[in-house]
Amino acid sequence: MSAAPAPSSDGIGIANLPNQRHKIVAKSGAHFTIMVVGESGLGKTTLVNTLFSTELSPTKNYNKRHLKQLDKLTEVEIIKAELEEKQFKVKLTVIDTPGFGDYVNNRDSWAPIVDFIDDQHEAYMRQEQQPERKEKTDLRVHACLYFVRPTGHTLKPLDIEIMKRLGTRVNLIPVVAKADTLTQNDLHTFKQRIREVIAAQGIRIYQPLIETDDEAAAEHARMLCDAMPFSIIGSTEDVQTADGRVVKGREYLWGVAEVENEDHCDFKKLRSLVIRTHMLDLISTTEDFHYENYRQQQMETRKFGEPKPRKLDNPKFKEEEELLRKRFTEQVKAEEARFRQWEQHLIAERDRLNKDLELAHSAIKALEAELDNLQVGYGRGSARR
Ligand SMILES: Nc1nc2c(ncn2[C@@H]2O[C@H](COP(=O)(O)OP(=O)(O)OP(=O)(O)O)[C@@H](O)[C@H]2O)c(=O)[nH]1
Ligand SMILES: [Mg+2]
Repeated sequence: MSAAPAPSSDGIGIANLPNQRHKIVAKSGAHFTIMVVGESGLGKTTLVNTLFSTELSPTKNYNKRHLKQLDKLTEVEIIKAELEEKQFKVKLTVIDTPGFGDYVNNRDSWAPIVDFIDDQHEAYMRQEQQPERKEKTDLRVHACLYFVRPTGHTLKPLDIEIMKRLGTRVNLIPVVAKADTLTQNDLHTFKQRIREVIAAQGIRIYQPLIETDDEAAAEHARMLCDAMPFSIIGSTEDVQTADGRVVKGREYLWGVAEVENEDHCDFKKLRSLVIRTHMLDLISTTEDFHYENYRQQQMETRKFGEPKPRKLDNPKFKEEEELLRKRFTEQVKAEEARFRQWEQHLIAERDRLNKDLELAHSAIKALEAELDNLQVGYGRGSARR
């Protein structure tokens, strides 16, 4: 066992960003909420613990509380910790969601997660509408890590569906789980494919802010952008590498998969993004974009102070309605096409029958003519005229 890792020199992001928001945040302390989502067994809980054990080492001033919030459906686990560095305080909340199954059409297992996010926006909005604005409970999710199973193939339809819904509500950060189970080559291809599907499906993912006035920071942000989806190895175990270092990692016959080794996975990049360089950006984009989006959608459909609307007026159901409508239109189009084909087939058939009929008619006419001829011939022969 090793000693706790040394605190990193660059520290948490709040202390590093000299801007207006920094002042506001420094005064009141920041709330930062991160959520992990994905199929079960992908290492969500392990990653949360890894983040805590590498970042929130006992050398830092923090306290960690486990608060098990039992939301009947979601059973999310809420872990709270307070980071303090210099005079800056960050109230960190991690929402660990139970994994959903990996079969298609299990909407019921992940819908509560989407609902949870909406409910936090709703709760915050209601508090804002109160005449007395005391300190609000704020569990709006600033970063949502979506875990992708390391199949090496591509995103599954279920991933796509969930990611689409999450992306319109929160800062969505896709991660490839258990990166140690893929070779570097396969990992590279897998990440590339995921990026392609994300683009092709129009899934909105978090784009790290690239600051224009600081070239080094901009460079770092670009590097983070390019690395998405981040590959992750989670472990709170201290293991010894072949060259004698003691690191957080996973031990294999072939060696050690190291959590904080950039050649092995992107854990450090992810940690840097959420805890250090982009925490404030995640907070402000949530506030200015996602929350504002929710608020405006709600304002359009209900009056000030009115309770949450009926299901059908809710934006979340609007999305569904939209989807249904689209599916309906598609089906109608398909039916129409089928009908047109059938109609054409009918016309062709009618033409064919008409031709047959014509042929039959002319055959009859020919026969009649022949008959006439015969009769004429017969008349002459019998000389009755
Ligand atoms: N190979 C490998 N295994 C991992 C990694 N992270 C976690 N695991 C293992 O995967 C198993 C499941 O990990 P959890 O962290 O419980 O997964 P989870 O996503 O929280 O699962 P649910 O809570 O059931 O949804 C455990 O045996 C972990 O040790 C990883 O990066 N690589
Ligand atoms: Mg778990």
